[in-house]
Amino acid sequence: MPVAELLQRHAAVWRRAVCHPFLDAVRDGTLPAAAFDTWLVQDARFVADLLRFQARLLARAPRQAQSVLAGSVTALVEELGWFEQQAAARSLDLAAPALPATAGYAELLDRLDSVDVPNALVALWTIERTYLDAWSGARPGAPEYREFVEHWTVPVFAEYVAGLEVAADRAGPVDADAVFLEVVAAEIAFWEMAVEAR
Ligand code: MP5
Repeated sequence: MPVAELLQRHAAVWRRAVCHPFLDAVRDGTLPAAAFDTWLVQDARFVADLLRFQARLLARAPRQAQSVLAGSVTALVEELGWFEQQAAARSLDLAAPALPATAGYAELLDRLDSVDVPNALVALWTIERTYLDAWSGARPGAPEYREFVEHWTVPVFAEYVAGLEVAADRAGPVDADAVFLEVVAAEIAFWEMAVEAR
């Protein structure tokens, strides 16, 4: 089964991950800056956790997936620099403690180390596809948030997500529904955290 079919099979829950009120508020400018800043600091922590997961996945990846994963490990290192710049510009403390949704997502990423590689690739594709679709839905974004909307909707990001889909499909995952649903639930919890921080 091509991994893209998971989006149709679980359409209702998928929609909750990519059409969240947080994103509506980013689009229409009603999101308070403090809630956005809380989310930004937590997302920086998530990206640091994701980098560790991705580096470990690269170490056990099949030959065909090495190139896309190696490229994205480098991109994540650069992304952490981008978060540091954003945090400095907004006077945010990136060392703030992880909120429960962030800590829960970090635990999920750790658990994914013991999932077989094809399913771990599905998990990574789901993580990134969620962001691409979610931020695409928030386009163009209120002026104060536009830079962030653009960050996760640039063509090179869409190409990366497409590359992950090819890698996941070629790995031939079996029974990927569980891992897909776990990631989608973690993504929904992450948006909820941001809205609750209002
Ligand atoms: C991503 C992210 C996308 N930054 N945060 C969450 C909660 N999910 C997915 O990851 P990347 O590597 O920043 O594109």
